[in-house]
Amino acid sequence: MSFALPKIRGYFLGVLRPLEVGFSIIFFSFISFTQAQKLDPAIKTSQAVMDGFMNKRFGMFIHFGPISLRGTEISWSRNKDVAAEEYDNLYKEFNPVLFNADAWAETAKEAGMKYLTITAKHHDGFCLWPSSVSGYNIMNSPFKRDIVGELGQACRRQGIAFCIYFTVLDWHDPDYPIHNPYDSTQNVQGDMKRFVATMKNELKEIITRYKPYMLWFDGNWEKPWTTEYAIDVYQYIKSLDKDVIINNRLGKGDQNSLSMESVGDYLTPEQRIGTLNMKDPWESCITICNQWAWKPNDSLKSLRECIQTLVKTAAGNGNLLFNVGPMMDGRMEARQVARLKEMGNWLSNYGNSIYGTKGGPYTPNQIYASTRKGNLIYLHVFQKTGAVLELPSFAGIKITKAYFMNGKELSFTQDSGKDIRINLPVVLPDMVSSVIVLELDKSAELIPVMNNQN
Ligand code: H79
Repeated sequence: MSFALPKIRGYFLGVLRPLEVGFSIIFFSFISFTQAQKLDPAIKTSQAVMDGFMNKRFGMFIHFGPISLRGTEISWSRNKDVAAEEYDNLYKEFNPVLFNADAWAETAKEAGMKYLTITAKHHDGFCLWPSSVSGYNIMNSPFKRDIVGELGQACRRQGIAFCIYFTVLDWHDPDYPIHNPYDSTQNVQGDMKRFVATMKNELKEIITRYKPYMLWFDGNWEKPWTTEYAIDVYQYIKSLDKDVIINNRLGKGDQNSLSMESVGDYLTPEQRIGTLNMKDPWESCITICNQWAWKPNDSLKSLRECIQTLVKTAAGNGNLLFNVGPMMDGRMEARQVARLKEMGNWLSNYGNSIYGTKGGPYTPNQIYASTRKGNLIYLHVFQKTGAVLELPSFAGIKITKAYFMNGKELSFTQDSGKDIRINLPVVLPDMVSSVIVLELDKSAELIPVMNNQN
């Protein structure tokens, strides 16, 4: 027996130990894996910061880069309308000498926009700031000026929150495994770990130099990007600035949803008005013409469409990031600037019905949409379908007065829990969206959302 014991011990040491070690490796890697899958809720952008962002309601998106020399779409025309070799050399001629950061920021201000987001780096990889991480940047163009920095300062002078677009893919960087969106074969020479390290260094430059209010990520759908990278980058950004707002495209998955697992603070429906959502913050990005980057003679949206897009966005409880693509000489197109000023004029009359409001209680439809604040409902009427505007009523809350914003009082009836009937004049006072204010005897925010499709 005394002889057998060490043998048994040896058996245990020789066989069970490695098993035990193996189990603990599996166990601990499981723990760190599950931890890595979740973002610490404590570092998420605070509710107060998000409320401040959502109160702004209207921002300017700017897509700009060397591709404005061709007038085709930014990044997506590489390997399509423009050969990659030609596209990648456009920066050598990129010289937007009429770029004036104050003019851009003033245009945003005059449009009634409260924030501005510039494509510091789109999928083509070109950096609009003098990066010491990537040589493919504005300092190696003939222009040699820090477009991002100048614009950031101009926005601060105008009281506009300055935000930065940055994509998580880069078809130009050899470390990134995909170089052509139309052929997603992954290059074995790619090195995502090194690519993400580079990305973090670029983000550090951006955050410490330009102090962006919000970072607008994109490009999350390509295969090399993973949730682990997204969580790592979110944590890294928050370690540099805990208040910077981050859109949901840093994480993988659907741009139109926000789950507990999402990496990012708000939803980003693209080229469509988001659906009414009283719970999750959201921002629609929509172009003033069709293309994101400048295109000669692109079709410009009518004032009516522009205003109604903004109204329906606010009425759905979301923000509108409205995109302009400046021309190769650095100016914004005069007709687009004129349209933006028209929006600003409308907002100078009706801004109280947009900024700082909540969406609902009515679901936006073709005829009307609503926003609310305190004991007021702002009813936006797009078209007249008869002498009387009928709306579903709400229980337990009375309308005490109805009037056109900045205008005449209106007669109405309210059947308890059934219909509201507002008598309209022969002609509505505003061609694009007339605003009727309904004063209530209680807070409008108590009213549940109504499904009033026509
Ligand atoms: O920066 C703008 C777009 O370039 C970017 N997001 C906004 C803010 C964006 N990246 N990807 N997408 C939008 C989705 C791409 C869709 C399309 Fe296509 C690109 C449609 C046509 C070109 C993919 C490639 C589908 C067809 C070809």
